[in-house]
Amino acid sequence: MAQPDISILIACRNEEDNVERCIREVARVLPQAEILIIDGGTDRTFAIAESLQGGFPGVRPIRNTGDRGKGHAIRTGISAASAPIMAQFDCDLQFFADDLPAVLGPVLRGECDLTLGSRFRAGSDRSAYQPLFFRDAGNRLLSGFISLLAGRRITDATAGIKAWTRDAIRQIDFRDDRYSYEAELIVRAAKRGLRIAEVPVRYASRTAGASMHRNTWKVIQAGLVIMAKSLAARFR
Ligand SMILES: Nc1nc2c(ncn2[C@@H]2O[C@H](COP(=O)(O)OP(=O)(O)OP(=O)(O)O)[C@@H](O)[C@H]2O)c(=O)[nH]1
Ligand SMILES: [Mg+2]
Repeated sequence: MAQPDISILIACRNEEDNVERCIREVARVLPQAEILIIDGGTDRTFAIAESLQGGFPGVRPIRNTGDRGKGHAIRTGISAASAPIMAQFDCDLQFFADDLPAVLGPVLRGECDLTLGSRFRAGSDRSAYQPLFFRDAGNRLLSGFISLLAGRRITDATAGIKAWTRDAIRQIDFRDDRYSYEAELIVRAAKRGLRIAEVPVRYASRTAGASMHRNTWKVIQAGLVIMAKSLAARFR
């Protein structure tokens, strides 16, 4: 494959029921992109990605040995990516590959260094999503907190669809291995004066595989951990 312009980073933990559809969707929308499947699970995700390489030359399955969480997997993807521009995309198909061009657009045009997909901005479509009141309220609360730390309005800190330049992500240099990296990278980008844009995206409920956040108490705990780590990132 020729040097790609765009690398799509897809962190996976036990996504054997989603990975094929995810690869097909991303390759349909961005046929020239490099698609990194960064697998930290124990199921057939890696084998499925490998078996699709014949039909999709952009696919590169990577075993994230000693996987420590989504942040760790995305960092592994950043180190392995060949393109100057990257996007992260969740494998669970809650976000839509059709939104990747809109999220990548401002970065590709040089208008910003980091784009955040947002489920809570005018223009975002959540009609295929069964609202989970506490999850949504928590995400909004967290985004308000991150806005204070970033010194600018962020409507959705934790959407699984974001894009950045290689140079920006090198400067951001996020450290968290788990979910907190999503908020940490925004706080660090703002601290470094990088240009951040938000783009409304569609959002749907998971239809296959299992969310890593099934228990309400664990979700509250995760929110508190993200807040504490983002606060630390602001002052580190
Ligand atoms: N490598 C790796 N990937 C992970 C890990 N946890 C989650 N992922 C992947 O990150 C993406 C988002 O994970 P989800 O479980 O959907 O988390 P979420 O979207 O915050 O939670 P829900 O909204 O409940 O779906 C999916 O592609 C997961 O497979 C992990 O520990 N390691
Ligand atoms: Mg999800």
